[in-house]
Amino acid sequence: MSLCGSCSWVVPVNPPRRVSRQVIRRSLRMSAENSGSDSDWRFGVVNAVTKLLWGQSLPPGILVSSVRGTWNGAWRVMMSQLAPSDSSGGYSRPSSKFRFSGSLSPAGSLHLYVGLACPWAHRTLIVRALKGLEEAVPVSVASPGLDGSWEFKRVEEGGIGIGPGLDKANGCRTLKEVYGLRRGGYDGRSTVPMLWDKCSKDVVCNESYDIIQLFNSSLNSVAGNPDLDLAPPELMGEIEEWYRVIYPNVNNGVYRCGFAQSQEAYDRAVKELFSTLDKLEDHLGSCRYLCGEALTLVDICLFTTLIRFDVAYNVLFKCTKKKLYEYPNLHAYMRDIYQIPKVAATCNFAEIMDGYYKLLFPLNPGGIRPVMPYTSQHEILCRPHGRESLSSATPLFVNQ
Ligand SMILES: N[C@@H](CCC(=O)N[C@@H](CS)C(=O)NCC(=O)O)C(=O)O
Repeated sequence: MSLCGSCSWVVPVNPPRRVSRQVIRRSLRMSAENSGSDSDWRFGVVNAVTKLLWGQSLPPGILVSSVRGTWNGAWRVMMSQLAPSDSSGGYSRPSSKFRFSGSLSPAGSLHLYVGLACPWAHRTLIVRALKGLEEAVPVSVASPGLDGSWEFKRVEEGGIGIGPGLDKANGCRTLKEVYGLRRGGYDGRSTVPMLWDKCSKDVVCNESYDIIQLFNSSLNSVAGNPDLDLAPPELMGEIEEWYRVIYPNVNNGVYRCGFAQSQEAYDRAVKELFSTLDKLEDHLGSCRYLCGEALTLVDICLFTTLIRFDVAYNVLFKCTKKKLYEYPNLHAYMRDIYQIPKVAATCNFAEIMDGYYKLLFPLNPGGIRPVMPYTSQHEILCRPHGRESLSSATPLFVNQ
């Protein structure tokens, strides 16, 4: 028996014993039989080997310090490779490789690639839907694979709204393969959203902000809602000004919290995030949308972060100071946008939760998906938002 330092549990420690091959094999077979999924099976194997080597349990002191050392080491390696940081440990997002150059092939040759967990891709799906570009710009929805990359798989139909599936433009198995089809190949990050040109077989753009601008103004001849302008010239200055606030502090701000590699970097990111949310809460108390009476592109950019806030960022990225639900104006503003025709169908919460907690970035060892917060459920998001009185503009007309 050993008494674990500061804890009060009494733990039996068996002396190491010699183990025959036959015993190992039997133990592995039993653990395989007793477990269902792939990861259960692997867990069973590790457990069996540990038990055979050390008996019923490892001394907790050794267990805790060795797991902490291994986990911290692996975490540092993973973060340094996948989440580049500046010298103070702050997350520094790599810039997009393919920016829109302003020239497009004839209508009908564009294809959009997205993933439903991704807030940047979500912007493009919303603008595509509001502008009525579903036929002119077909979409393929990738899902995150176990290695964190995007892949296409046959998924059973069902549920409300959009779901993941196969690559309808190129028949590829992974998004990396699609990027690789471009002339000259490609070896960089294969990110969503990505706009593909079927005529020239090339990437048009993989920067979400460029893609939503392009959808808003460059495809009106094939859009179902050409009159809807989400970036009217008289509001361009204000839109850009708001974007300079919300991109670093909120859109990328939640990632700066989640991917911070030092306490100082996290403290800075979380302070900037919540002071910006406080300002937005205040502003939205008297304005229906960020730029006043009309919905604009910058509202859509803010919405896709807000809709993931309580579901993922509050917990997984340690944005814990407040839940979005604790900001009445921001929550009502989010519900207002969610209730615009066609927007709810672009929000797939199962994909968002699986993407963040289980697949994209291994920040959640064990991969357990927490329960959906009550305040992010569809029924709650459909509750009256009461924001009509803040605007005299006619309700947003969207051809269904
Ligand atoms: N700046 C880009 C960011 C896109 C981005 O980071 N997408 C992530 C998903 S949320 C991705 O595809 N990551 C895959 C990778 O980095 O390999 C944009 O706004 O479009």
